[in-house]
Amino acid sequence: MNKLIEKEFNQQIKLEMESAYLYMAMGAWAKAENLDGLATWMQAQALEEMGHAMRFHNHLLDRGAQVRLQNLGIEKIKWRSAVEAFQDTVKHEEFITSRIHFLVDLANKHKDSPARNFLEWFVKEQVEEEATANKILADLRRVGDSGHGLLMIDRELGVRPIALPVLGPTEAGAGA
Ligand code: OFO
Repeated sequence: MNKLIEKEFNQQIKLEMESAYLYMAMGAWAKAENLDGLATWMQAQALEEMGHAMRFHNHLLDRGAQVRLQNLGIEKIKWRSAVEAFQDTVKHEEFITSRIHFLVDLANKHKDSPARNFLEWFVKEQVEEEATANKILADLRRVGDSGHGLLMIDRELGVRPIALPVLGPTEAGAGA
């Protein structure tokens, strides 16, 4: 595997784990604010992000490349409102999307077809992640971030199941 791609895939493990940390922090904040549904949604999202990190981790292992774990740098623990939390979520997902597109360009530049194929799943996933976060943000803005409307949205968010993430290969590279 090209060394630069290896380095950037390792960086992406860090960024996906920082996504998990960010959503865990938002979940803890939401719980303290009695927004239990939002807390559940964020916990489910955090687990999904750990799955994203593991996909990169497993791809590196399956390519015989070096995994280098790094320190995480998420420090924010409080938000003024659910709207602010989802503004941060949208901003963060836009950043992650830009990273995925950067990795695709890098894989294309170095003619790394396995990396290119691997990243295809993330290209689709980021469309979904941004759309979901934008929809929730729009709903929250519509109800004005308080009162009955917020309670309704919180209930809706709370139905999201908390599931263990799909990790992608390995098991010695089996299962795509
Ligand atoms: Fe990994 O998709 Fe969000 O960050």
